[in-house]
Amino acid sequence: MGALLSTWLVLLMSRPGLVSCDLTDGNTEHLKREHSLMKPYQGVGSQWDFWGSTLVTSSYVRLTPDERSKQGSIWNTVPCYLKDWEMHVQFKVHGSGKKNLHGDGIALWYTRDRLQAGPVFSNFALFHGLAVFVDTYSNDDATDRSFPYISAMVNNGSASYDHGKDGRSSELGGCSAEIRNRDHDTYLAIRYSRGRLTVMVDVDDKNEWKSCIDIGGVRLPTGYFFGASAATGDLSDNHDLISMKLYQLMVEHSPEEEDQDWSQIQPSVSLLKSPKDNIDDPTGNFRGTPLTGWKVFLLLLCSLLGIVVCAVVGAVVFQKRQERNKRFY
Ligand SMILES: *[C@@H]1O[C@H](CO)[C@@H](O)[C@H](O)[C@H]1NC(C)=O
Ligand SMILES: [Ca+2]
Repeated sequence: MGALLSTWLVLLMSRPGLVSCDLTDGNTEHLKREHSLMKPYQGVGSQWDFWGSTLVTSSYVRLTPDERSKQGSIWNTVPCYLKDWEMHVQFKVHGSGKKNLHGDGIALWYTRDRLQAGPVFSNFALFHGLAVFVDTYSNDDATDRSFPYISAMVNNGSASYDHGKDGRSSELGGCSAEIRNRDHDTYLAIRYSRGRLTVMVDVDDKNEWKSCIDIGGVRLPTGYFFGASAATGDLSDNHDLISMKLYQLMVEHSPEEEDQDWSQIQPSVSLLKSPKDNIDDPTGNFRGTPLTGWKVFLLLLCSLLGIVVCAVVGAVVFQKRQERNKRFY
C-alpha cells in the first residue's frame, strides 16, 4: 500500500502534463481522507455509503458486475466544504462483451443529494450539481461520436439527462477515450477551481494527463457530496473503482469572494455558446493545453520575430533583384 502510494506520488510529480501551477502534485498534505476512497476501503461504512449491486472487496469497489440490469453507487457521507478541489479517480471498466456490446458506464457526482436511485447511471435525474459521465455505450444510433465518451453536465435540478441521446443536449464538453478492457491502469481527474471545470484523462499508460474538458464560468456551491454510480442494461460490464482521491487546491480568493456564502450558490454555467451547439471532435482528445499568459506572450514574440525575419529576407531579396535588374538594363 505504502509502496503503491509512493509510486503513484512519484508518477504524479514527474508528470509533465500537470501544467497549471495551482494544481496539486498529489501532495499527501492536500489529500482529504474524509472525501477519499482508498484501498483497503476502511472508510466504507462510516465515510462512504454504498447501495445496490455495489460490492466492496479489499482491492476494488465493484459498482456493477458484468451482468444485465444492475445498478450500484457509492456516496461520501461527508459534505465537501472546499472551494477548490481536484478528484483523481482510478477506475476499471472490463467485461466479456465485444465491441459495442457492453454498457452503460460510470458517472461521477458532486451533488446536493445522495443515494437517490434513478435512471441516470442509476442516479436521480433531476440532480443539483455536477456529473461527469464515462459513457461506454452509444444509445444514439445517429451519433458520429466514438465511444466510450466522457462528458460533463451541470444541473440545478431543472434539466434531465437524455439517455437516448447520451446526454448530448445538456453536455458542456467531452471527449472520446479508450477506457475499456485495458491492461494498464486508467485514471480520470476532475478539477474545480475559480469557476473553471477541467476534466483530464490518463488512459494510455503514458503517465500523462490529456485534457478532455476545460470550461470556465462554472458555479458550484460548497457542501455537496461526492459519489459514483454505474448501471448495466441489456448489455453489461464490470464497473470498478480502485480509488477516488480528493485533493484540496491551494488557491487564494479575494476578500469579497471569501465573504460570500458559498453553500448558497446555485449550480450554473455561463456558457458563451449553447450546449446544443456542441460540435464533435472526431479525434476525441483535445491534446493542447489552454494558452496561459506567458505562452501567449511567447507565441506573439515568435510571430513578431517571424515577421521581422520575413521582412528582412524580403527586403534583401528585393534589393538583390533590383540590382540584377539594373545590370540588365
Ligand atoms: C435553472 O436552470 C435553468 C436553465 O438553465 C434556468 O432557466 C433557471 O432559472 C435555473 N433556476 C435556478 C433556481 O437557478
Ligand atoms: Ca450511453
